[in-house]
Amino acid sequence: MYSKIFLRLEPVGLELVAAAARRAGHSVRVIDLQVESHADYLRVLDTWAPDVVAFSGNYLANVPEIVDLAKATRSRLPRTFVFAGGHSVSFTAKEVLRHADGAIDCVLRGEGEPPIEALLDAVEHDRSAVARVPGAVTRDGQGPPPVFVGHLDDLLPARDLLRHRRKYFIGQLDPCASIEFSRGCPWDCTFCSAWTFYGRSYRVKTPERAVEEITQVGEPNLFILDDVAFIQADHGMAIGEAIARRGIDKRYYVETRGDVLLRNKEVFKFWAQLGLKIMFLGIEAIDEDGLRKFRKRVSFSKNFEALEFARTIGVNVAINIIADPAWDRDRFRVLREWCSEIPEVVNISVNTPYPGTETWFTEARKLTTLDYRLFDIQHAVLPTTLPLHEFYEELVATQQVLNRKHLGMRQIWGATTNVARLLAKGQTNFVKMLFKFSSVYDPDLQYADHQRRVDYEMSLPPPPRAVVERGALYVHQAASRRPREIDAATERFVDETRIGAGD
Ligand code: B12
Ligand code: SF4
Repeated sequence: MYSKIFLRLEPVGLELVAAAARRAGHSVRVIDLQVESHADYLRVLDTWAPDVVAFSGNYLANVPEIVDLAKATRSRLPRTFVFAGGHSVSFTAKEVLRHADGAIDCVLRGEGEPPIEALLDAVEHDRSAVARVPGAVTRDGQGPPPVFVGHLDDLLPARDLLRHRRKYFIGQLDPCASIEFSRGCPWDCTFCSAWTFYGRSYRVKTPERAVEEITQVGEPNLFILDDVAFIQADHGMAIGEAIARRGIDKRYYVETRGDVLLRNKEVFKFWAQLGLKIMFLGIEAIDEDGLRKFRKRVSFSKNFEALEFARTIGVNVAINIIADPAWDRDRFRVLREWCSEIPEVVNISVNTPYPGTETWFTEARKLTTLDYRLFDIQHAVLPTTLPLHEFYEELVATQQVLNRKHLGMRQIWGATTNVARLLAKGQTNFVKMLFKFSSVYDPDLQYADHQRRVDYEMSLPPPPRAVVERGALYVHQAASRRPREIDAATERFVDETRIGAGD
C-alpha cells in the first residue's frame, strides 16, 4: 500500500546479488515487479529461458506472490534452478520451501553477495553441492551458516540492469536512486528485524568509496538506505566533507533516531546545507509507556526536542507512530489531535509481530490471521478491541487527516513550482501520488483483504515466553560477526539508549 502512493525505490539488494553473479561470469537480467507486471516476467522466461531464476524476498507480505511465480516458472521451465533470498525469506526459509512444494530448490539466507558464485557453480557442475553453500537451505537440510561480505567497499550495485530507473521516487525527490553508507544496527528494538538479520553488527563503507559511488549515480536525488543514519559523527561528517569538496549537487533522504540527531547536530546541520531534504524519525509512540514497550529508550521529551531541532535546520521531517490493534476510538482521537498540532508528516503503522523480531516470540496475544499478505504493518493481525471494520475506519480516518494536511490544496500550491518542474521533465510519480490516497487507503478494502482465500498459511509462533535467547533470532550469528565499527563513546551511547540485556 505504502509503495503505491508515497514512494517506490530501486531494489539495491537485488542489484548487488545481480552484480555478484555477473562478476562470476554469468549473463544476468533483473526484473523489478514493483514496476513491471507478471506478464512481463513470464515473457522474459519464454523468450530468454534462463538456467537460473532468483527471487528477492525482503517482505513477508510478498511470500505468496513469490511462491506462485516459482510454481509458474517450474511448469514452464522444469530444468531451471529456482532460488530465493532476502530479508524475510531468511527468517522463514523452511516454510517457504514447504509452500513451494518443490518449485523452489533453495533459499539462501543472509547477505546474498558472498555465496552467489559458489551456488551458481554448484548448479552448473554438481547440484548435490548446493546444500554445502553457506546460508543454503534446501528440502534436504541446512548448509553452513551464512557469511558476511568481506567489506562494504567491495560492493557496487548493478544499477544499469534496471530497465525503468525513472520510476523510483520518494515524495518530491523524483526520480530518486538509493545508496548504502552502512549496514546493520547496534540497537535492538523489539518490533524490528533489522538488527536480528545482521546479528547486531554494524559496518560502514569508507567515506572515499561512498562518495565515489555517489558520483556514479545519474539521478539528482538519493535515498540513503542506512537503518540509522550518521550514528558515528565523524563518518557522516567525512562523507559530507568529501561531497562538498567534489561539489556534488544532489538532494538526500535519511532515516535516523531522535537521540542520534541530538547527539550529532553538527553533522545533520552540515548535511542540510549539502541538500538533505527529508528525514524520517522513528518516534513510534507518543507516551513513555509505549516507548518502553518497543524498547526505544528515547524519552518522549527527547524526541520532541529532536523534532524542534530538525525544524530549525530546514529539513522536512516525517515520523512514524505505531498504532496497536487494541486501540479504541479515544486513542486514535488523541493521536489525531496530537498530529494536527505538529507540522511534521506522520506515518502510522500497525503493531505487527514478525518472524525475526523479538515480539514474534513474546507477544501473548494470539494472531487472528496467518495470511502472509496481511503482514505489511498496515493490517491488524492481532485481535482488535474495536470490531475490525471500525478499527480500519479509525486507522484510515487518522491517516486521512494527515494526508489532507500534507497533500491538501495548501501543500499542492506550495509545491506548484516543483510540480511544474517535475512535469516539464516528464517525472510524473510525485504528481500521481497526490491524487491516489483514497483509492488505496479505504477501510472497506482493508477489511476485504481479510476475507480473501488463503493459499499459504504461516506457521504459528511458538508459545509466548518472557525472555528470548538472542542467538536464536539472528540470521548472521553474533559469534561470526565483525566487531561493530563504532568508537567506544558511541558504543556507550548505544548501550545507554537501548534496553536489551544482551551482548
Ligand atoms: C529501504 C527499505 C525499504 C524501502 C524499500 C526499497 C526497495 N525497493 O527494496 C521502502 C521504504 C519502500 C520500504 C518499504 C517497506 N518496508 Co522496508 N526496509 C528498508 C530497509 C531500511 C533497508 C533495505 C535495504 O535496501 N537494505 C540494503 C540492501 C543492500 O539490503 P537487502 O535489500 O536486505 O539485500 C541484501 C539481503 O537481504 C540479500 N538479498 C536481497 N535480495 C536477495 C535476493 C537473492 C536471490 C539473494 C540470494 C539474496 C538477497 O542480499 C542483499 C545484499 O546483501 C529495511 C531494513 C533492513 N536493514 O533490512 C526495511 C525492512 C526490510 N522494511 C520493512 C517493512 C515492514 C516495510 C514495509 C512493509 C513498511 C510499510 N508498510 O510501509 C514497506 C513494504 C514495501 C513493499 N515493497 O512491500 C521491514 C521488513 C519486515 C518484513 N519482515 O517483512 C524491515 C526489515 C524494517 C524493519 N525495521 O523491520 N522499505
Ligand atoms: S533503531 Fe530500532 S527500529 Fe531502528 S533499525 Fe535499529 S533496531 Fe530497528
